[in-house]
Amino acid sequence: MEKLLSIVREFLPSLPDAQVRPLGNGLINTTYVVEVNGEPKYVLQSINTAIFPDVDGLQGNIEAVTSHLRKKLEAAGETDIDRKVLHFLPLGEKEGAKTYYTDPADGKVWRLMKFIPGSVTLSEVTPETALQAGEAFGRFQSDLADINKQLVEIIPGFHDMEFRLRQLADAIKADPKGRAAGVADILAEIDKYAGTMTEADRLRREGKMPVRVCHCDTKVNNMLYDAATGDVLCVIDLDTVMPSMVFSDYGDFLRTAACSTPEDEPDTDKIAFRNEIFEAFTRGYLSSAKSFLTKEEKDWLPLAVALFPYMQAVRFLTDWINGDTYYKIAYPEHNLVRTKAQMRLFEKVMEQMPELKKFVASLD
Ligand code: GN1
Ligand code: MG
Repeated sequence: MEKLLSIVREFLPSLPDAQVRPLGNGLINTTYVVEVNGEPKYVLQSINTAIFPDVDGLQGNIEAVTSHLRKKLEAAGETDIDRKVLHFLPLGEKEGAKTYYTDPADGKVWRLMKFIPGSVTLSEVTPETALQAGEAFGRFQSDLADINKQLVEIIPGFHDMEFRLRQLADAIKADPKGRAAGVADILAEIDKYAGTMTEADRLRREGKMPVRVCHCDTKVNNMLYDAATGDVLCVIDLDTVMPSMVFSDYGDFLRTAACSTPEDEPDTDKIAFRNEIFEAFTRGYLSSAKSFLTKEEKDWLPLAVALFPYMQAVRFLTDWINGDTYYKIAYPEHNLVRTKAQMRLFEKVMEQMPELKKFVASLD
């Protein structure tokens, strides 16, 4: 606690007494809220440098994105800017200083951002909030379409399905815990759909599918809503903002938002795909993204709804076979349970694919 406070003071030397408490449930970084006089004021985060070794590149991307969004909000005459875009603090309260601190004692890397007051994340969305989220993510992509800085591909191949399947094949080959044989049935299922699920990667290589700045982690809890009005405030967790195919943000949101359970539901019979959320989110997304979407991008949206649970299953299963080295786990079989839940969601989406395609095609 004292230690965490001393890190906060690297950013804010004049900060009065404060309390630091754990916040959120990310699978990669560790997050705390800093309270002053009982009021949440800042968010302190330790960056997982095993996953983000290029911290300069990471914070460079984030600063480019937040300042670009800030300028757009200013130009639009927005008055509540500090609640609509993240704000990272420079070291020592000095403008232009680095926005991260490396602790010489243990090499851990930290950053501090302003807490957004009066905001909530949703554990369950309704058609209304899904519509707003769709508009907001479409706007996020269109606002970033004219960013003039070339963003670093902070995790190379992040949403590249061919690459994720190669990582799974490597894990099976190494099989350090002898877990591959026990998941043969899941591997066979994954194999069956590999051709369809890597189609977009082929289109991209052939130059038929554009690459744009995307958020790349549009889980439902990475969107803040105004606690009082219910409106979308701000897109958070900008670590993975990088060039990708647009449907990343569309498909990954529905993976969590249109699923009737959390992503690690152990009872797969409870897992259903919520069609009303899919329809509302799609309407919202297309309303703000149609200005820039190409025909190929729009046509691929329904398959992206299946791609993201499939990709997440492949990633969780790879981590299971590798011996749980990537994602934080809460119990030993967690990655296997997550894999099975994502595969079930994938199957549910595939069952409805003709209807999903029909619905997307019906909107212009
Ligand atoms: C990770 O840590 P968090 O929850 O922001 C992961 C995402 C996955 C997600 C699955 C850098 O995100 O890609 O979709 O877990 N982020 C990284 O819950 O790998
Ligand atoms: Mg994340």
